[in-house]
Amino acid sequence: MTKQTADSISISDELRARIRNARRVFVLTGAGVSAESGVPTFRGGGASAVWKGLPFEVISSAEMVERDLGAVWEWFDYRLDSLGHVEPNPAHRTIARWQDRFEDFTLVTQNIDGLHAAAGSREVLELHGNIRRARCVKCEAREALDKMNAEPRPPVCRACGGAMRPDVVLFGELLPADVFRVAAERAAACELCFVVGTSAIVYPAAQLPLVARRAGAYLVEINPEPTPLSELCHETIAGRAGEVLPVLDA
Ligand code: BV8
Ligand code: ZN
Repeated sequence: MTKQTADSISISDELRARIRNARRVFVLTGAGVSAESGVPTFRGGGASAVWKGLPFEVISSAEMVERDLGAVWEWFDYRLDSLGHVEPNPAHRTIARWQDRFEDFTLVTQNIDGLHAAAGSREVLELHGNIRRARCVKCEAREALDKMNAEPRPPVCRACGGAMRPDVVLFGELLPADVFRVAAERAAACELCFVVGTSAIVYPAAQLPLVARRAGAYLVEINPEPTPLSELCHETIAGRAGEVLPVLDA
């Protein structure tokens, strides 16, 4: 295990060699990869951790969709508004470059902000959905939200007239089965796994690095803080994603 200090990001020779020779690379990201774009993280405290007195695990829960879909829309419209001006940062851009640098590359994100795609990442496996899409509670039809900004909340499904909800996986809801299955298969097949900017406490997403490690992958965590995953990693690089990833890519 090599510990790096935040200001002197030096990469171990072992990791440099593994990056040089890697073919199958897997990256899992969390809110920390968007922090340098100005998007608040969930557990770093700050504005997003509580909404009108409700902890975000409550307002972002399946039960809330049943109880008060209007409040869920208020919460997600607020978060979408706060995303209005944000841009991908060097972390997103480095990860987007890696899809062409490595022969077999998989990006899985827990983020719903769409910044990986905005940076040029293709085939992003979005475990928790995407805040820029709505989904009909009745027929599951999906619609880009930018076409419904002015519509009253909850928006009405054009296909069946049902109410629409954010196309985001809330607490207590199942992840999209096909997306999670592919993510788990790729984690089990990779030889180098980076876990970037996640507190690694939300399941089942947090299981994926364990699947990679168990399958023999070299596990690297990039996070200014230690997490429950840290002691299972071969290397932890204590630094910000927007600074560390470009150094790794050099
Ligand atoms: C399910 C969308 C099953 C909504 C999200 C008790 C024990 C164990 C599990 C559970 C439990 N009780 C409930 C559960 C299950 C629950 C869960 O895991 N809860 C946790 C909190 C304990 N999981 C679920 O409910 C999942 N579904 O289990 O269904 C089921 C079974 C049967 C029937 C029905 C269902 C669904 C989980 C998905 C929930 N939706 N998001 C929304 O966004 O509002 S999760 C939410 O947390 C976000 O998606 C976020 O991505 C995710 C994880 O957070 P992180 O991304 O890690 O962000 P965080 O702020 O926590 O950390 C940021 C990190 O970045 C920090 O470590 C920080 O140090 C670092 N950082 C900061 N700056 C930088 C940086 N790193 C790098 N560079 C920087 N500059
Ligand atoms: Zn519908």
